[in-house]
Amino acid sequence: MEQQLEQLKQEALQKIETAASVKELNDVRVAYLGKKGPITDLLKGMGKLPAEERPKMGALVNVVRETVTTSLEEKMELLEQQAVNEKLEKETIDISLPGRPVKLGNHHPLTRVVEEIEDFFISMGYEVAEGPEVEQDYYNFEALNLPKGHPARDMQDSFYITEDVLLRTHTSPVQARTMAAKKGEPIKIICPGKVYRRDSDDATHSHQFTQIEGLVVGEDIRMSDLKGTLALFAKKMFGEEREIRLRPSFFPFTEPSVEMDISCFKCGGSGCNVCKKTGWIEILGAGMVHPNVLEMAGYDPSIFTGFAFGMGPERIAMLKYGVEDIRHFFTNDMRFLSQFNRTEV
Ligand code: FA5
Repeated sequence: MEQQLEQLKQEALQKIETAASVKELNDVRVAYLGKKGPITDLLKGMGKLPAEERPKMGALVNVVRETVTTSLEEKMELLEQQAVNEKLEKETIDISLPGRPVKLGNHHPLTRVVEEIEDFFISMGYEVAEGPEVEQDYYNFEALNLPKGHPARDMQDSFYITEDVLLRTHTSPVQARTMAAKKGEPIKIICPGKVYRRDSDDATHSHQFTQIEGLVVGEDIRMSDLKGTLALFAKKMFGEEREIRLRPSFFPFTEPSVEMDISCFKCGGSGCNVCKKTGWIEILGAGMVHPNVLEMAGYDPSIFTGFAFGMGPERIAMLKYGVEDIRHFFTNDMRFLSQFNRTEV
């Protein structure tokens, strides 16, 4: 029996030695130490031995079982370590590989122009005000001296939602709202935002576009303040040498009303394709706030005066960057948009 035990031990150690995987090793464990394995069988058969031999044989079987168990555990540790090493080897990350380039976005050219205009007016002490795009007829027209049925409403073809609610046709309703909210206090604001008109889309018109409104209300605000502000603005946006001229115009909410032109930044005034050979380019509408508008908003026109202006940043961006079709701003063609990278402005 001693011999049989020694042979079993040698066999088991041999198989442990040659086991090449965790699975193979487990098979060896089950084969030798499992419930139906030979070592268990031997232990079970101890009862048949003469009583004086049992302690000696029991001790021997236990030594063999412990030797095999220890050897199994050691080999298991080794195989597991090998498996981890192999996995690490396979999954090595080559940190020297260059990364995939990330496409960097730019600000939309229109956003840049709007921000540039905002920065100028903020530097002059203006605050930025906002108002709703879905607007009441009252603020879009009536509070701006355009009662229902006024023929000048036709100047801005509108998208009506109900009889009294529409998509705002200009940013001027923010003037009316701000004046109503400030209740007689001085005002100095600009209002950028989207506006909507039933205009047919073409190279210079869009049914949705951006406007920036300006409004200054206080005591002793004059036309010369408007002119000085706009002259500075023109120089900031289009270059120090720019001249401006004011032409008489008509807006129901300003009196007098003007259109502002700047001297052509391409030809300097001699005439070219940008200024259509006139030497001047139309930039915005403006005027002194109509006394009716002040009064409707609760300002006493005998004390308060004000000026207002409104411009279309798309048209300004077109001039500034030589864009010949306004629709380029809305079609999101990357070939167009990627031309405006950060360093260009
Ligand atoms: C107005 O909307 C007045 N509210 C501006 C104003 C404010 C005048 C305060 C006096 C005092 P007008 O309709 O001209 O004005 O539009 C202003 C600017 O919006 C135009 O100069 C033009 O640059 C731009 N614009 C007008 N219609 C379109 C359009 N369909 N597509 C793109 N830009 C447009």
